[in-house]
Amino acid sequence: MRRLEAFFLILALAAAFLAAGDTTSFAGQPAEPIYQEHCATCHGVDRLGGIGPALLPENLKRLRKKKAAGVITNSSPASQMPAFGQVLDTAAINGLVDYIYTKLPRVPDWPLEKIRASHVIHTPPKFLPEKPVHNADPLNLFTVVETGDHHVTILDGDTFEPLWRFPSRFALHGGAKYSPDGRFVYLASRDGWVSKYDLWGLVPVAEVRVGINTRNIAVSGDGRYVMAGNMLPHTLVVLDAGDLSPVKVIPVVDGKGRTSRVSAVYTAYPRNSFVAALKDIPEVWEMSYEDDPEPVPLGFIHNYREGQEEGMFDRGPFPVRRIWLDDYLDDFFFSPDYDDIIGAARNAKNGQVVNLTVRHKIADIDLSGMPHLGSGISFRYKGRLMLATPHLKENSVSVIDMKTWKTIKRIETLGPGFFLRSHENTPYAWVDVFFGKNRDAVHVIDKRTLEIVKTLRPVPGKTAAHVEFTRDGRYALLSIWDMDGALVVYDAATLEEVKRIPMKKPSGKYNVYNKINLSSGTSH
Ligand code: DHE
Repeated sequence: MRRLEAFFLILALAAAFLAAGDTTSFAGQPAEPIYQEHCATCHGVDRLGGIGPALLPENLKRLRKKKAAGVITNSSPASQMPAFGQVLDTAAINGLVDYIYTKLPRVPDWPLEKIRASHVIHTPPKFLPEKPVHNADPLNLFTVVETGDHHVTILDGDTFEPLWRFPSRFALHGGAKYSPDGRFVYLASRDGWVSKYDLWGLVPVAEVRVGINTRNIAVSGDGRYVMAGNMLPHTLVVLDAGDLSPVKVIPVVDGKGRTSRVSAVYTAYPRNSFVAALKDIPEVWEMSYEDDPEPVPLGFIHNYREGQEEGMFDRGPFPVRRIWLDDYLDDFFFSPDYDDIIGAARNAKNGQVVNLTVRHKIADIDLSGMPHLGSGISFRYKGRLMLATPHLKENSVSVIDMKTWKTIKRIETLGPGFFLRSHENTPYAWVDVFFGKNRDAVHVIDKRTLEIVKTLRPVPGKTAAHVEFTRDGRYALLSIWDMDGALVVYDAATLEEVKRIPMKKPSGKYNVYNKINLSSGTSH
């Protein structure tokens, strides 16, 4: 019904443009009324999104203004929007671009009622099948996000044949998360939509909009909850993992009333908790998802919520246990026992190791050049546990001893990398060269020697990035990050290409088994 409505809206808009005929001169006119006339129907009167994405600087950060003007003028293959170049002149289009890249005067609200109002059940539980409707190994499926035309492909990890391809919400970002049994996959869009799909029935289950700009989501180890971390508004939102109905909105605010965006939220499985790092408050939060959580003393929180006094307890659900830091923490990585988190400090000179049990920083690490720790992996080298991470601003992969927290080696690469991946059953780790003139290259590193043993260039000139392995680690799947792109399947032992599957700018791909078994070679 929603899609049908959307289709008719777009038809109506397109008809209105054709009827409008020649472009009028808009020179000197304010952009706001032009926005309200031409854009508000799909993108919302308040720019918070509707059937089209939210148009706020926070949501548009990755789209250059020039490209945005091009999309308004000519439309784009990935969007259903008409080409406005037929009805608006350059002055109007430039004005619109400036307008949508202007911050709203205040952080918009997205309270529980709005979240509730956005909730959609696509397939009630009684219509979900009792066994898979396909013959593929349900634990060797891949969820592949195709950002080129905003679709998702569910791929059979044995035959490398697509089982199901469906349209997703606009601009999915971050890793797909699975229910502990691997049956359901949860995806988040930058615009705040969280969607759940059934990998047995190959149907959508439910959707809900948790915020205006979402960072990422985590699924609890017991499979009962999903937590979403938002950039806008400054909240963490807990959902029932069954039907995605909202359970609780937690304002992200410190003792002095300062609010913060969420850097990332992940599940600390053995601790039965969600852990969140914050961008604007130097604190890490741990929130238990147990039924009768231990009450957390509010401690130093200076009476910031009405009716709460110093010395009282947060009794939950999801009580917030705070760890105070001396610097802000960005995206982070867990030690395999989930006792420590390793994150990049805002000063961009080093990383911080924070112990969740003693609740303070226990070490600084030599990690400059914006390490992309969310993409870190761990493995054993000469009997010792190592953490390895690429850097977004340096041409290297850092390998760090997780006992001494000393850097063992910086492996020189042909450019800054985004994603590093491996698997327990392979001696190799794969890292892309995401930025610069060598962005078509991917290095294969031998974990036994910490040397690059091969550099692959699957399609010269096109970005090659993000590897994920099949459940047995025999094959590595790599993305050609292009509208005319592909997934390239490699034999992980011989490093020879086995197959190419055409796709529209495939970004991340996530193997069910490796994720639910918390493989040390991938993100969780
Ligand atoms: Fe990501 C994961 C943050 C830009 C593609 N990215 C993540 C996660 C975080 C993060 C916190 C972990 C979420 C999770 O898995 O639960 N990303 C950021 C940023 O702060 C940054 C640098 C700036 C921003 O615009 O937000 C950023 N990311 C990008 C991109 O430009 C990428 C390349 C393209 C895109 O789709 O936006 C991109 N990020 C990804 C992907 C993952 C991801 C594919 C999942 C990796 C995985 O294997 O788990």
